[in-house]
Amino acid sequence: MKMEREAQLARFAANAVFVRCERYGAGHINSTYLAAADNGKKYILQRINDHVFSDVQRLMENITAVTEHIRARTQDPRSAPAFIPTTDGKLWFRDAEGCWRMQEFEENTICLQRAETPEDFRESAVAFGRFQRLLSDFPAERLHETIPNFHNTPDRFRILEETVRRDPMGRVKNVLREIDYALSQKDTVSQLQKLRDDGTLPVRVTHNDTKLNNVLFDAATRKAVCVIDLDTVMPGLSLYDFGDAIRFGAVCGAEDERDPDRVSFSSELFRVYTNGYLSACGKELTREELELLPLGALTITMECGVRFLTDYLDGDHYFATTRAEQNLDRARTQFKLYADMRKQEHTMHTAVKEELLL
Ligand code: ADP
Ligand code: GN1
Ligand code: MG
Repeated sequence: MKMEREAQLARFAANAVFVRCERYGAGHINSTYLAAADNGKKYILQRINDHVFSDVQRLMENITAVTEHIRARTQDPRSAPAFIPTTDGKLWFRDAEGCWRMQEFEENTICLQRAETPEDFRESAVAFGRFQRLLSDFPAERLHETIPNFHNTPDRFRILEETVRRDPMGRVKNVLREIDYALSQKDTVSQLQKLRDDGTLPVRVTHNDTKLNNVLFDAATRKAVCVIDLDTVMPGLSLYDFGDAIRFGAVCGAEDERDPDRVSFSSELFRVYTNGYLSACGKELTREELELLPLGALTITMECGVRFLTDYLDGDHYFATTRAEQNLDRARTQFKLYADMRKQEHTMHTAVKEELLL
């Protein structure tokens, strides 16, 4: 029987005879395969979504620069997965089916879709905090902005409003309440972009997808080994990275839960993450950044809800869906979480202050 993706595997200089290749992971954007060679070595083969990432060469240049910096700082080969060049010495290649790259599978690691214990969540915070610290001396302006305005919240609102006006699927009438709610929060969550524009907040190297499933844990010790999925590494605000991890992890309930009332924000988990994050990079952050951590969580949660809602209105072209109204459910869970966070803003601020004193 022909193995999946045989033609693509053959294009990489892995010096391996592949015996197995199957779909792997659970991302919304790229397609990931796990390939195994006859000597037991494993590799990750990925088709990069070039609708989302229109300039794959620049994306790979960003990842290479950042991984090399991390490896040089840590002297640890496990600190960032190595990419396998193509047989003609390139970082990736394109064929009729898309754009492909290969990296070494980080052995003896596990990847969790959700934290099984608060300690797992804390470890993910240590990983992202360390990532931030190790890259604090990397000149962020050297990175390409591979998705322009990726976390520009006012611009995400502009696109929502434009999609509402166009209403290409005739779905606006189903979600008037959600649209009103999002728009009522626009000023609150546009503040960080303003503080970036006026120079109050530093532009840093940011990961931009700080979900727990983008951290690999050591299978034996369960300590964080490295951060993966560097596709969205770009210049940005640390607060968005912090906030995205909270949005995804300091919650009960799934991102696409159908009943938003079953989703809630956990201020206890917020504190757990803050503790791990500040232990790894607290000293690198400015006073303004530290004060605004709770607003980071609020901002990215609303922004993500706005993106899901926009994609629902636009006909579900961006985020992969497996059922009707999944993007609408995702938008509603984000708005519910946001509302919970607003109620617990004071608790979040107290947690940051107390963690800073420890
Ligand atoms: P996506 O953009 O689809 O989230 P990721 O780069 O996060 O893609 O990869 C998807 C999954 O593949 C990860 O969640 C992880 O389980 C696994 N994975 C990716 N890279 C590696 C690696 N170098 N070693 C081990 N597992 C990996
Ligand atoms: C996408 O690829 P994945 O599933 O990790 C998205 C993130 C969203 C996330 C929501 C490039 O991430 O920005 O926060 O879905 N990535 C891109 O689950 O748009
Ligand atoms: Mg991922």
